[in-house]
Amino acid sequence: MTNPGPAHPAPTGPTPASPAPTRTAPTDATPATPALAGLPVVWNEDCLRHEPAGEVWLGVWETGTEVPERATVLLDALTAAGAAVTGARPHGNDALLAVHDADLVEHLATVWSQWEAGGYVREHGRTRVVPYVFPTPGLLGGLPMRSPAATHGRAGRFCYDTMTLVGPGSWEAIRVAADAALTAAGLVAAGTAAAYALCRPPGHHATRAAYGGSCYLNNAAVAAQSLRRSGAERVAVIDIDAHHGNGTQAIFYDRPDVYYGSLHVDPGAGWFPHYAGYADERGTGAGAGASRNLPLAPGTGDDGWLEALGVLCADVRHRGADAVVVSLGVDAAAADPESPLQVSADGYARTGELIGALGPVVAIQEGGYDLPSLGGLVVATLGGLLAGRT
Ligand code: SP5
Ligand code: ZN
Repeated sequence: MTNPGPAHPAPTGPTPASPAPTRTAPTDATPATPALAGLPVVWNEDCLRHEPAGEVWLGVWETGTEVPERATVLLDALTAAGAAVTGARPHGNDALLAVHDADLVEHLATVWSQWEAGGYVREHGRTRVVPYVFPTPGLLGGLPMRSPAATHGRAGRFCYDTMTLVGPGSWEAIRVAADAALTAAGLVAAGTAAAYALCRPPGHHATRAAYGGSCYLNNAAVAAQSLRRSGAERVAVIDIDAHHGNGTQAIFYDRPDVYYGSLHVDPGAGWFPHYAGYADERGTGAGAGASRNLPLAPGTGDDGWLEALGVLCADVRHRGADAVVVSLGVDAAAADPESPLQVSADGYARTGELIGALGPVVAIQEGGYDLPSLGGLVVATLGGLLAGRT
């Protein structure tokens, strides 16, 4: 059977017989001023090089949801909405080391080449780095941490789950995602009212010394700390990803200068990250009161979501913030496969407005996995954010 060709062949050239379209009468609903006109979107295409190729969940290798197509879908939607795409500027490691242990950064930068050189791919068919032994406090029992001789032993030292795989281009993507966050923070530090970093992989589950939850380096924490270094006395992180940002919370848990507030599906109802994100986690030492978690029951929609967001916004107003970092996951959306929350596109637009009204905002992409709706949800949030700024 021959290929019938496309049902609607593309035009091959000008067709002089048909009249020129009338340019003064728009044929679609494109607004005169695009929703995201002037919003800097910071991006580097190396973010596409991270291909985890799945996640090992409950012992079985499954199709993952944190796929490169997330970024291309977002880039297309943001461009169509009139955002100004700008390149991520390279930054030195010092900005990473301000929130991460050097050992973690070194491990992420080198583990893939060690895995390959160790023959795990060629000889054993292990196409990604997947850890199998984790040095939990229960294992160590007070013994000193060691660096295991075997790469497969070392693989669990800096990783706390089996879902967060490392492959050939992972480090390049991880590194430029952090650069994107730093570039967006730099724009806001220089006076831009709002900037968005299209980070992939996401970051808010990465702690000072460990990666997990599809996150490797904590882009939002890197951005928040960079704002502090640029002169912001007080920074507020508002995390609207559907999951608790345990990494960001942990990094700032004992600090009064960086507030962390999060809306997320209740870990106590059985949801990732299971071990953090409970309402009684309020910070420690000098950071007492500077962390706030509002766990939401599965099924929570716009009303419950926006009411909880109001509590976080009141915190930020009360404490004061010279700049806001928003961990912008949209996986609380009704259609998202990774959470049972039911936030609508209108709910995200309102979310953006409320956050935008707090001050200059650096938005960092976190989760959001429903490819058909992902772009519209982020555009709605950022549109609200711009509306709230003015
Ligand atoms: C940044 C972010 O949103 N990370 C979320 C990581 C949470 N992943 C939890 C995965 C739980 C199992 N996934 C279900 C797949 C079913 N096929
Ligand atoms: Zn999430």
